[in-house]
Amino acid sequence: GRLYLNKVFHISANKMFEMLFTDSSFIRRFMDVRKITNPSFNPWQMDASGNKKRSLNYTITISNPLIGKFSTATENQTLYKESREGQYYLVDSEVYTHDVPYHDYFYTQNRYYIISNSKRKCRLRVYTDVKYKKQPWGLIKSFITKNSWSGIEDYFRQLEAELLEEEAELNQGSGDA
Ligand code: YK8
Repeated sequence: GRLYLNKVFHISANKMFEMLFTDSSFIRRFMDVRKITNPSFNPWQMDASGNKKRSLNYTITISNPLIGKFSTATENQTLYKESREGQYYLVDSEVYTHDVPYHDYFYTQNRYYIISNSKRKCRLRVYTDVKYKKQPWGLIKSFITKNSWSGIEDYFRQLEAELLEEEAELNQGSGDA
């Protein structure tokens, strides 16, 4: 896996979880900025093992002549039962892009850690892996990997920027930011 984001924010762990993993105004705005459209969110639900799961559907905008303009995507998220409200959250997210070439060969796995640092601070860490369901021809595999890393890097760079903006807004005038 690759580490795409590793940063302390002046935002409580609780608030960070709510912003990223509920149907929040932050994530809706962020999706808007990224041209991720028609999102549908399903609520978190406990499964038999005690983990919580939810899925999201949306359409991503790609605008790469080689790949296409849009693709529908499904994101299956697991909130592990080891998570502790307000303290520590571990979320795995599998992203399937249904309409890109070779979509039946791969998916992306993102692992999010939100770790409370203090009452008002948390660390956000995101690891990403491109996973193969079946082995493509070498040239195709490097094509998939290359396109995935660059798209993912771009996404998390912008997520970090938007989180910094939100942090500034949240802490404005509180005096102890
Ligand atoms: C999530 C990884 C790969 C995919 C894309 C596939 C190209 C295939 C190229 C070949 C378009 C929001 C990405 C970037 C789409 C966006 C995905 C996002 C950013 C085979 C011709 C969507 C996080 C996420 C994870 C994986 C990203 C895809 O929250 O290059």
